[in-house]
Amino acid sequence: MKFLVVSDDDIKKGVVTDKYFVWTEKVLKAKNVNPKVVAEVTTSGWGVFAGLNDVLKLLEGLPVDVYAMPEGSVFFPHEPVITIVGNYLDFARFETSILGFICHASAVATQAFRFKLAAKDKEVFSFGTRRMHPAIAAAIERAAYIGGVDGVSNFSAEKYLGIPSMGTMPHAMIICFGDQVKAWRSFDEVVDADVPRTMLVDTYFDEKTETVMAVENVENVTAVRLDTPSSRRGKFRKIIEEVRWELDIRGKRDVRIFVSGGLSLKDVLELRDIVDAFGVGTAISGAGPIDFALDIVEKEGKFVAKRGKRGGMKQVYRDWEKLEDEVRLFKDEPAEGKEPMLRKVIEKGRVLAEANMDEARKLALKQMEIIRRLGREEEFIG
Ligand code: PCP
Repeated sequence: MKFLVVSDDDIKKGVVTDKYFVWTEKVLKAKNVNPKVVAEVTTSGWGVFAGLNDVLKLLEGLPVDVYAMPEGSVFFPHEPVITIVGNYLDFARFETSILGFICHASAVATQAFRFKLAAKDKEVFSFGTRRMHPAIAAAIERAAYIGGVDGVSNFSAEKYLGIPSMGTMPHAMIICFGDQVKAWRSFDEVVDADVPRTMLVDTYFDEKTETVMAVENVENVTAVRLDTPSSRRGKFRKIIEEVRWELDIRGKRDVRIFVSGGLSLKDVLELRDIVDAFGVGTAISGAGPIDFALDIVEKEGKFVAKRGKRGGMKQVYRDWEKLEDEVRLFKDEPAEGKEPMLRKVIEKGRVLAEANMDEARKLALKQMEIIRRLGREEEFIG
């Protein structure tokens, strides 16, 4: 039995390509046309760059040089995040997979970044791999983690990324017991001591009632999770405030409130002052792809660019104080006091620098801090 997943080999061989590249190869080869080009990946918006790890694996061994921003970089409109230098036919058919690796990963990282920015000092967890194909679960969690979420729920992240996974408890478990208290107590009894005791409090009764039941019947409650269905939410904020009140008057100020279920950025902004942690699914994992495109900008040393694109091989120089970039031609003088963001990552097929998830996350969080310091949150949360 095999799932319908394209093999690594077929991606690496370029079988995963759009048919027009197959014809392009045929035509160019037949006519002996194979210019030396510079091609760059850009888009017209901002975002957090992710997915380079797989692009490096894809392009490794091809006779090309590749420059790229480090993963976790905030990129701005029209800035190249990847630049490839080589003969066109050496990488033409890989365009489909190059973009495929980064368009979704960067979208997930960007959404995670925005949610974390919106949540301020409150926690955000990635809960959404169930909305996407399981074959990319670890890739989604990696991108969300790079974007800044505090933790991820998919268990495969432990094996594939070496980071812990986290979670609470599903309604299914409560229903299996048919009794919330039995379910909560059993969880407390059985699950490892270092796992936070986050009790799901909306299965049968209202959230306040179940919260009180939880703290009165289970000794070690760390948090309560409200996953209230939208049909029952009414004024969600009021429900949460009421839960907080009932906890506080019982001396349970340290019991945290965790919310989840269909959360949007707007929900996070509205609830962040009374909620301690957010579990975000579809809004992160199902983020609409960033529409990166790969375009030729130089051919045999001459500037060329299609309409709407900017010719010439470029470097992006960052002013870290202002988190602003300046784009110059690669061959021009570097911008003084600014850091070049594009680094050579592949030389003649040899990978010079592996992508590093932890470094990428650190970089994303560093930029988030700068955005906060500059008071530019709104611009990035959108
Ligand atoms: C799941 C989980 C989170 C949801 C998904 C996050 O809910 O409990 O709340 O995904 P979303 O942001 O796309 O809604 P359910 O499927 O209701 O699972 P359960 O009842 O077991 O918690």
